[in-house]
Amino acid sequence: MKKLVVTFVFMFFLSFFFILNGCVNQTLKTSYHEKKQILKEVKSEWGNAYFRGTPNNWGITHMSKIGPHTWQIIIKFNNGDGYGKPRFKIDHFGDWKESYPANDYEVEPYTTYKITFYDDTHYIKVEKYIKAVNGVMLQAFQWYLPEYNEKTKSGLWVELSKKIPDLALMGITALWLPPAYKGQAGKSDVGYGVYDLYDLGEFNQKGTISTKYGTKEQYLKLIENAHLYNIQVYGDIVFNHKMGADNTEWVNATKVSWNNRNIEIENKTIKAWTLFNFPGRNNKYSDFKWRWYHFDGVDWDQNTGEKAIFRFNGIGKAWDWEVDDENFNYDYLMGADLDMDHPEVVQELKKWGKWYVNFTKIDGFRLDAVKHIKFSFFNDWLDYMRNVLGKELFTVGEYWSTDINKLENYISKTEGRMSLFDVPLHQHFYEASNSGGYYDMRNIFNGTLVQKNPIKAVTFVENHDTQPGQSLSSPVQDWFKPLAYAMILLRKDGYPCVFYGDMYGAPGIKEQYGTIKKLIEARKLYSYGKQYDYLDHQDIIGWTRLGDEEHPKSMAVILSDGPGGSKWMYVGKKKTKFIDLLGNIKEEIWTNDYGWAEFKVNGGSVSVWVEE
Ligand SMILES: [Ca+2]
Ligand SMILES: [Ca+2]
Ligand SMILES: [Ca+2]
Ligand SMILES: [Ca+2]
Repeated sequence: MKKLVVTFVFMFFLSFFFILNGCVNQTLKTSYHEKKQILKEVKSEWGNAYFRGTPNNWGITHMSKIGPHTWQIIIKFNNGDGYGKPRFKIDHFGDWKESYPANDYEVEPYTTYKITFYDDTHYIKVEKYIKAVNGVMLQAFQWYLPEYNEKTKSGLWVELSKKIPDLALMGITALWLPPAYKGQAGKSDVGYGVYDLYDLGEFNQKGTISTKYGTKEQYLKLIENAHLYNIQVYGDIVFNHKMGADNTEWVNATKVSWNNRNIEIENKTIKAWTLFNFPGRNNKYSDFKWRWYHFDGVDWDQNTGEKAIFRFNGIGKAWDWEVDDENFNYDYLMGADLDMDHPEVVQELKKWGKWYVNFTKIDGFRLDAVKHIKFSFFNDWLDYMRNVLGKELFTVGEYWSTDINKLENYISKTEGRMSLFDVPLHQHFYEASNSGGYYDMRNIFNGTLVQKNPIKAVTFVENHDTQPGQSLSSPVQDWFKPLAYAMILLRKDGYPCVFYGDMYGAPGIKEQYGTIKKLIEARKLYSYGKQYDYLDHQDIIGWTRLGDEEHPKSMAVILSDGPGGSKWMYVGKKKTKFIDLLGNIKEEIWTNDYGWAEFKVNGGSVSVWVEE
């Protein structure tokens, strides 16, 4: 009897062990011999496992034991060390006597990984670790904002500071602020006509101390306020050109064709606006002076008043390569075009970047006009910035093209150092909103960046260039905006960017603060876990999100560019009540015994069905 009890207890513990291993079914089949083998392995489990690599300077960091033979650590890698890429090994005793793998395990820089190590097989499982936080960026300006008012001290920086608590509460996690430095048009410059990168509204230049948005103090205060509410701030970086030079210089140049920048028309000595001394700043922060040889060309001869593209001549002077191939070389866009082949230019932009981030405590960048800037320039610049500042510095580039191949080419040339705005998706929203219901909604994501390369896609509906009256004007119609915002905010892929003009209104754009706020909140509360797509109809499409451990509630999104209707969709919850968060449909919808329901939508509308 005693023997039987002992055997029973032994069996009980053995079963428990198998349950932990997830091999319950095999318990009965396991022979005595195998049991002995397994028990032997239990004895040979490691007592400790140490993570050693570039993040901890090859020191020793304990891994957590999460199961039999199984060790885990979640750790963030930066940019490796002086000897190479970020990498690691797992060490048994912390003395390098037994470590795996034989060669270091290399990973990508600035990435957090979940590393699982099995001490019996020595297998190392490395997964990118993504916290279940649904970030939302706000493009915190539109083109037609009022200029800073000195008397009332009101301008964008102050306005945004007031809005921060509300934005943080609804779920905005980052702000993209407009260029913060003095432009050639002073207070009326939106910021892209950059004159002095070091003048953040501090010096009396171009007829004003403040920029369009306010003063340096207000800008710094805004960034500080954002950080208090855990909101990151991205600076808008305009490196392609400079404008509003202090004086002209005589330069030997070659006039080239507008449509083919490689075709030379004539040689000419011109008077070019290329001399930047910044007398109003008087060498504060930097004594760098820009001269004609720091640029590749201009589009104006002050001597004759001729408007044409003039490429400067001189040793090493040429349009930069590699750039976008429109016009056979699209280095030149406007103003005095920076020469990224000139070492003094590269050095000065690095120096400025370091100063700017240290001075403002900014968290990342939106890079202007990257298709007009030598592709390899930002590889060098971003590596330098991340190394010298030791920050991740999230970066998104503006490569304005609806051609997905051009975007993918740029991502490959910059080796994943930056994300890009999903211009093809914006183009689809524009087309769909102007097709009176005849857009085939099955194609809305086809050929977009969020479909082809979701990790690198910053999705958006509208921006300061696409809004009515602007240079890339392609406005998405008001009626379609809630549908488009549901598509960027409530799906698993892409980093969504909400446009200020859509939230608060702009000329020709309806203010939709209430709807967009609800959608941002829905992203924060419900946009988690598995996604089931029903992108299968020319008018009515939908998808569901099943939630995760932290956010267990489900959501079903349905929208139509044509007539209203309904769709059978699976939400994984039996006999559960769902309501439309946007209130477009007032009735309740109940799921059946299998977690399905017929979700409804009105014509030209969107409904977001959530568990109450
Ligand atoms: Ca050049
Ligand atoms: Ca350029
Ligand atoms: Ca250039
Ligand atoms: Ca349609």
